[in-house]
Amino acid sequence: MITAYIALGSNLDDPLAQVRQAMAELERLEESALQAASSLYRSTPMGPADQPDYINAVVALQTGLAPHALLDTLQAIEQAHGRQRGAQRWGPRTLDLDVLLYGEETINDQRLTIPHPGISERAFVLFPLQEIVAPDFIIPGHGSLQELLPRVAADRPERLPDA
Ligand code: PH2
Ligand code: MG
Ligand code: MG
Repeated sequence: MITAYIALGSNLDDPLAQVRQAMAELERLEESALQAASSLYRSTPMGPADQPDYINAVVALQTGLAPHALLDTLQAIEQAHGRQRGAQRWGPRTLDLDVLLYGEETINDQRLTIPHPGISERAFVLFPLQEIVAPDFIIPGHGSLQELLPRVAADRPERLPDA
């Protein structure tokens, strides 16, 4: 089993419900166990500004699924949430599930880049991640979370109270 970190995001069709529902689905994922889940956060959109705020979260998943099998499974969940593919880059979406990290592995192919290319610059990823990892957590190739967080502090997302 490997620990994979998954980012969740939504800004369409009741984003809070989309993310909560997706977390419940990740809890039931085959060959996997949900290890930890961050709080939910509200964040301003990266990319086109004329779109609603996002709800974001990060989870740690213990999984026996290989990286591409995990990706297939996550994309099936996105589809079930009415995700429209091929829409505008960084545009609004009902549900986005991104593999941030897969153990210590580095992957670069047509379908997957791991660590996720945006991980080290995105406040809406780093702040939730901070909640569920050790203080000395290292993102392979990017350095420690403690080093990365201050650089995105200006974009700090709003942590929502537990439901
Ligand atoms: N996801 C995007 C584009 N912009 N902005 C925020 N705040 N949160 C996201 O998850 C997000 C985004 C495309 O995946
Ligand atoms: Mg994304
Ligand atoms: Mg995505």
